[in-house]
Amino acid sequence: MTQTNFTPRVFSGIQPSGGLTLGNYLGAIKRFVDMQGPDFETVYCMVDLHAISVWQNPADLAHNTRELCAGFIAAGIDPTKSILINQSQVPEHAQLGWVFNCVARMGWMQRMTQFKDKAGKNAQNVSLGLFGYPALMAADILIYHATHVPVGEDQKQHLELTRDIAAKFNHDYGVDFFPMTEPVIEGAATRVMSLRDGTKKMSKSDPSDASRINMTDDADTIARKIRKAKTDPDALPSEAKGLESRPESRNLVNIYAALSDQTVDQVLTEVGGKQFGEFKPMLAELAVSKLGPISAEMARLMAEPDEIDRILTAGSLRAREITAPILRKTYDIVGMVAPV
Ligand code: AQP
Repeated sequence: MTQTNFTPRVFSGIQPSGGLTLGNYLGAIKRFVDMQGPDFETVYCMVDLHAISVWQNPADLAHNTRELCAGFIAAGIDPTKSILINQSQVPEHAQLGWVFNCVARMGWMQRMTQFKDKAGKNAQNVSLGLFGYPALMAADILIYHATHVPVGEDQKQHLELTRDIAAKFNHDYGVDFFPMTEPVIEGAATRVMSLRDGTKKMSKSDPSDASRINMTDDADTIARKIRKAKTDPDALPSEAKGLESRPESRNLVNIYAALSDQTVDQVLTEVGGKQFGEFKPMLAELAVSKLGPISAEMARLMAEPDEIDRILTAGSLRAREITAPILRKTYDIVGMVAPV
């Protein structure tokens, strides 16, 4: 089956499990904005059901959901062009999620590296929801028949699972109903790393605030975190190959490239030979100039939470025009009786 059978449609989501990080911005939101336009219908989601797979304080979850919505809009997602929703308000996500729990195989789920990373040695004590997360994620995507999903590198395996679930459903029921969704993993910063450890992903739930740049950090905080970011004593190389065994240095150059919409080689043409004492202030200035207006707009929007709620309500109504018929047809294929 090819994508041509389906309306070109983009879906992606972010968990309101903390404040937004530079990793979420460069790996996901900036790309979401790029894909908004005439080529695709775009649906962007605050995945609150995923967030509670790890305990969330209810007041924090509500705050983080609205702040994430503010972050989407402040970064350039236009609610008149894209559908903006929080996952719990479009119940077809969870309903299709159950069907997919019955399609996905235990062996597939046990191979998911994100579960292994997040559960660590505590695998017997984490929630069943954390284990089942990728099946619900497949439902988030396929309840829209989404053809493209912009994500960071860490989500690649979950996107492969989404395709496996779609293929098994289509095969088991003898239909061509769910598309083979394409992951869109592009740009210079598909995996932004921790500022303290270049081998670890920058993450909103990392206990160390110094490991990440939050979208709500002020200019001084951003500059301080970049100044203290771990690096090595060597000067910057003049081509990308010279960063291969230097994860922290590579990370800072990747961030610079993504923020300035350049390739890594273009950046190194400009900064090759410089020491970090000179490069870090350049990066801090660039980060502040790009993130400052977004965080100011987020603060303005957060002062009007009713307006955010209105946008989410309107989004869920538009979303359900797509999801309700797809769920109805899924139930029909599966054999669920629906008396009229
Ligand atoms: N460091 C990153 N670099 C590039 N992309 C990233 N993304 C997250 N971190 C990076 C992308 O952001 C999107 C939403 O991710 P998420 O918040 O739903 O879940 P996550 O990947 O688990 O992100 P966090 O920050 O690490 O959250 P916590 O700490 O709650 O687990 C995805 O497209 C992801 O690729």
